[in-house]
Amino acid sequence: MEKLLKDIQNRSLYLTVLGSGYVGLPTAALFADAGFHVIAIDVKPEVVKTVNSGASPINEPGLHKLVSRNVQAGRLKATLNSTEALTQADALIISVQTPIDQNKKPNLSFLTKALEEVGNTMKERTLVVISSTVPPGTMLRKVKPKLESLSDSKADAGFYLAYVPKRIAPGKTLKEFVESPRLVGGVGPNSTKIAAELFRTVCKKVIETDVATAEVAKLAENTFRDVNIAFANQLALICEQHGVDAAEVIKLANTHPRVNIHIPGPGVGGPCLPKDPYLLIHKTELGEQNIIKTARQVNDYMRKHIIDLTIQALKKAGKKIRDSKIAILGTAYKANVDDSRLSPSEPIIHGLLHLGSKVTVYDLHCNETFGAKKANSLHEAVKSADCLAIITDHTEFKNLNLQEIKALMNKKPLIIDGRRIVNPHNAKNLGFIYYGVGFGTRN
Ligand code: SAJ
Repeated sequence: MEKLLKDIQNRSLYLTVLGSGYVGLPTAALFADAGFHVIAIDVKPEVVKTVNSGASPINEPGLHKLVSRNVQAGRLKATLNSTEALTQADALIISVQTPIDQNKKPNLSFLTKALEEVGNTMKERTLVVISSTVPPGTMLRKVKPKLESLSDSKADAGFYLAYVPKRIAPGKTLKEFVESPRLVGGVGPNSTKIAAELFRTVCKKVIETDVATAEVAKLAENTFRDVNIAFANQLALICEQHGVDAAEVIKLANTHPRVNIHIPGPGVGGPCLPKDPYLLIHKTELGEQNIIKTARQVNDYMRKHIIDLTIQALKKAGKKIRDSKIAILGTAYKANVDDSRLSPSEPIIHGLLHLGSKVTVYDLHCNETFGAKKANSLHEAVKSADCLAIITDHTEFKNLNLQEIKALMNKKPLIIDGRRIVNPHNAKNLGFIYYGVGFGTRN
C-alpha cells in the first residue's frame, strides 16, 4: 500500500484504463497529463489507431489537444492488447458501458467481461477502480467476489478496489472531471485511501465514502434530474390544457428561493438519464408508488406529444401528416454536442416516417439522421417544408431568421417548438402556426 501511495505521489504509477469511449479516453488523457504513464484499452481498432496518431476520436472540447500533447510526450498510448496492458498496470480504471436491456434491466455483460480480463491478469496489490455506473450492491455482491475468486486474493489487502462514479456531461467533460467533487468509495479503508489519493492528482475535490453509499449517491443524482424534468414536462402538459405558458410559469415559480423546476422538452436522452433511474430501482419492491418509474414514463411520453402536436398543427393548416414534409432541427440528444445516444429525435423521426411524412433533418453538430434525409444547411432542410420541428436546442438554432425560413417553406408554415427557443409572438406575427411544448394559448 505504501508503495502505491508513493508511486502516486511520484507519478511513477502505471495506469491502465479499460474502455476508451466518452468517459474512458478523457480519463486516460487527464491522468496522463497529471504525469502518469497511461495505457488506454479499446476493442475498436480505429479508436486505438486515432489515439496513437495523437488525435481524439471523440469530439469533446479540449480533448484533441490533451490527447495530442500526451501521446507526443509518450505518457499516453492506446492498445487493443489488453493482456499486456493489464499485467503492467499498478492501477486500473474500468470505464465500460452498463446499458439496460429491452426489459429495462441492467446489462452488466461488458463489466463482467472486463472483470474477467482484469481478475485473470492483474498483478498483486493492484488498485482496481470501477467508474461505470452500476446498480446498488454491484460492487460488494458481484465485483468484489468475482475479482477475489479470479485473483485468489482478498480485496483491500491482496488488491484494492473502489467505486469512483463518473460525474461528467458530454460537452463539458474535461472541465467537470477536474472541477466536480468526486465521490470515492472503497471496499475497505485501504482501498478508499489509495483511490482518493490517485483521483486527487486530477480532481480538485475528492469526497471519501463507502462503496455502497457511493453507488446509490451516483444514481440518486441522475434520477433526481430525471424526476425534476418529468415534473417540468407534466407541468408543461397541464399548462397547455389551461391555456397558460409553462415557460412563464416556471420562470415565476423559480423566483421562489427553494424552487428550481427544470426545463420541459421533447423528452430526456443521452447515455445516462434514461437508464440510471432503472438501475436505481432494480431489485427493489416499490409497488404502485413508484415516482421514479412514473417520471421515466412521463419523459418518454413527450416524444409522442411532439408527434401529436405536429398532427394537430397540420390539421389546423388543413394538411395531413401523410406526405407532409417535416424539417427536424437536431438529432443530438442535447444542445451543442455531437452525441445522439438515446436522443428523443430517434423515436420522433421514426414515428413521423411511420405516419408517412417526408422527414429531413439538419444538425450541424451531429451526423446521425435516424433514417431521415440529411440536409446540409438550414435552408436545404426548410425548403418546401410544411413544418419545422425543433428537437435539439443547439445555440445556432436560437436565433433563427424566421422571415427567411417562412419565405422558403410551403404555404401555412408550422413551427413545433420542442425546446421553446422561438419567440411564439414573433412567429405568429410572421404568419406561422406555432405550437410549443408547454405553450398553452387561450385563443
Ligand atoms: N434535459 C431537459 N430539461 C432540462 C435538462 C435536461 O429536457 O432541464 C434533457 C437534455 O436535453 C437531454 C437530457 O435531459 O436530452 C440529459 O441531459 P443532461 O444535461 O441532464 O445530462 P447528461 O446526460 O448529459 O449528463 C448527466 C449529468 N447529470 C446531472 O446533471 C445530475 C452529468 O452531470 C453526469 O455526469 C452524467 O449524466 C453522467 O455521466 O452520469
